[in-house]
Amino acid sequence: MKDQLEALKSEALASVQEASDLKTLQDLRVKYLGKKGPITEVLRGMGKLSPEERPVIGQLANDIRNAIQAAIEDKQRKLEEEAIQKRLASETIDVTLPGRVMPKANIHPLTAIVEEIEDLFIGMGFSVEEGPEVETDYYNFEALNLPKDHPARDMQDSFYITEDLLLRTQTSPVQARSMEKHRGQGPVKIICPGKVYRRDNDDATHSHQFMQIEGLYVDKNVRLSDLKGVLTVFAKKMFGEDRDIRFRPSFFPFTEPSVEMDISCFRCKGDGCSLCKHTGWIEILGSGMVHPNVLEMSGFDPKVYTGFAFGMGPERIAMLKYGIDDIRHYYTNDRRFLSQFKQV
Ligand code: 2U9
Repeated sequence: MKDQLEALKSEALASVQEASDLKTLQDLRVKYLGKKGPITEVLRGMGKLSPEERPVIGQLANDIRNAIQAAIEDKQRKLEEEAIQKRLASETIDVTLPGRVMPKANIHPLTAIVEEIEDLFIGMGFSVEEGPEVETDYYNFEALNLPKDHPARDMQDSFYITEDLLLRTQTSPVQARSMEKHRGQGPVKIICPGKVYRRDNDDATHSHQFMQIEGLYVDKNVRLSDLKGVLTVFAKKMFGEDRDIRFRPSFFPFTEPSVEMDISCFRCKGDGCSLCKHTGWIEILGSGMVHPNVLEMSGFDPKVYTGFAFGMGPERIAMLKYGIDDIRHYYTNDRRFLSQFKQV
């Protein structure tokens, strides 16, 4: 019996030693120390032993059970520790590795130019106003002296939503709405930047959606000389103090008289080159004195109030300023284009 128990001990301790995972260890615990295990069996059969043998075998069986129990617990601790070490090794984060460089965004060149233009006019006392991109026929055309049969109202040129609603073709309805809000009392001194829409086939110089910045100054005694002064300051700040400026007669339904403003070509300094189409001049904006009909329709008495208005395309301004050759670059989100305008 003694030899049998010693052999059992060696076998159990060897198996525990070899166990390589917790599941095997649990199976060994059941096998050797469980209710149906060999040691329990020996202890149960103690009654059959002689009184001299009983305490000796009983003591031995208990010692062996404690030894196996201790070996299993020891092994369990080792396996658990190993598992933790393995997990730590696999989940180690190397905090000394350099981080991934996230591409940094920059302000879109069109937004930058619009903000630059806004700042120049804010510096001359204008405030910035915005309005809806879906407009009524009245504010987009009628209030701006564009009667029903005017060619600029042609369905070809506008995106109509219903017979009366369309995507605005200019930002002028913002000025018309603003004048209405002033209820015939000046001054109104605003610039209105925003998106406008026209039915057009996109190419290097045309886009069905583009931006406009229009301005309006209505008050008593506003004269053409005020228009010339404000727009000259703007052009010189925008394109350089050494630019020459000229105003040419033009026509717009909402202004009378109307003038377009040119600056001397900044590439050839007026000698003539491909940029200025060999004229020495580059057209920058359209402007004029607000038509009396427009003042009247928006609630201002044209005998008391006068005003000037102007409009420009920021895409074109930035194209000229930065030498951008295709308007579609603004809208196609090519980062090679956009990242050239990083602000520092
Ligand atoms: C009101 C009265 C008058 C706005 C004006 C222009 C001349 C003009 C174009 C330039 C290029 C628009 O971006 S563009 O296509 N604009 O030439 N705009 S005067 O006149 C107004 C506006 C509102 C109530």
